[in-house]
Formats: sequence, C-alpha cells, structure tokens
Amino acid sequence: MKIKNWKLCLVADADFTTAKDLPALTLQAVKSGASIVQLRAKNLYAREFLDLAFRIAKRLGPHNIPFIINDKVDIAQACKADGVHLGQKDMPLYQAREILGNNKIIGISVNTVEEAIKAETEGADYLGASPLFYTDSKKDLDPELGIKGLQEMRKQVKIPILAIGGINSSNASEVMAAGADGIAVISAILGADDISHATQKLLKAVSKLS
Ligand code: TZP
Ligand code: MG
Repeated sequence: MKIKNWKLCLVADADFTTAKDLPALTLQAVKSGASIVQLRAKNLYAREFLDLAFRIAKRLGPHNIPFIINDKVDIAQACKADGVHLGQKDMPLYQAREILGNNKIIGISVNTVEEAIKAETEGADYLGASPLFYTDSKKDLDPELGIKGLQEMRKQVKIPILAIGGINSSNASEVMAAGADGIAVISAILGADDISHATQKLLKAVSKLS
C-alpha cells in the first residue's frame, strides 16, 4: 500500500490507554478522519503485541487505512501490516527492507538533518521528525526540533515528513506550515474525552494552512 493521505497519524500507544479498548478507540479515530494508524507497544510481550496488532488490523480492514507497526519488523510481517516505523536504535533500514521488500512502507525517526538525509538516501519512505516539541508521552526524548528544526529538515529532504511530539490542535497548523506532510499524535487523540471530536479538530487544524 502507498500512503496517499499523510495528514493525521494516530499513534495507538498501548501504554497510554491500558484501561481502555485500544482497537475500539482506534476505529473511532479512523472513522473521524485519522488517515494512518501506527501501533506502538513498548511493554507488551511479542504475543500480546501481535494479538493486539491482529485485532486492530481486523477493525481497520474495511477502511483501507495504512497500518504501521512501531519498532518490530517481525510483528509487522506476521500481522501483514503495511509497514514498520523504526527508531535510530532499531533494526537498520536496509535489513528491514530486505525482510519486508519494496512494497512495504518503512518510516524512520530522525532528530537531525544528518539523520534525515541518511534515512532518505537509504530508501526510507517517510521520516518521523521527532520530537517536534516536548511531550510527556515518551521517555528519553531527544532535543526538541521546534519549528526551525523542522523547516531546516524540510529544505534538505524530499520524502514525506510526519512531525511528532507535543502536537495538538493549537499548534498543528503552524507545524504544517513549517513543511510537515502530516502530524502523528498520541495524547491529542487518546487523551481526549471525546475521541471523534478531538480527531476532527486536529484534522481541521492540519488542513488549514496558516
Ligand atoms: N516519538 C516522539 S515524541 C512521541 C513519540 C512516540 C510521543 C508523542 O506523543 P504526544 O502525546 O502526541 O506528544
Ligand atoms: Mg521506535
């Protein structure tokens, strides 16, 4: 699957919603306009991660939404996800590409222009510019890129950039204006009381170029 709509990626983080039904929340966000789903599960055993991935993939099936697995190439392959999102300490891109092939999407988290250029040169399909702003949703954060860092990165690479970290409906349009193709969020959707309303508000913000 090729990604056509980069605007709004829900990072469905299993740690963020331990008490809630993540597949149901994910579906609600997708029905309200989320255009990509990435499943993130830092603290699940492989079996639990895979089981959750299958449950989400099943819900997404009828919606034709790109489904990406965070970190784990084997889980992505096993649940026939559309791709994987890798950090700088995960499996190297060329090895993930060897396993998944050219038809799968591979995204790479980058914090510097150098990492961005390297990922593009090595054949990444998109970049996760991370973290754009400070956030409580991730431990061991790299330094904030900020709007200036994103603008600089945008000048140096051509592939799509998803900005992540501390993005909400108040700052999303500024992030898009700085050159992002889309935003990826955890708390701005999963932390909301009304998932549908929060998703629609974000979608409106990313669609409005300031
Ligand atoms: N990678 C960089 S920041 C981040 C990840 C997974 C967390 C984003 O969460 P939030 O709640 O949207 O700031
Ligand atoms: Mg990662």
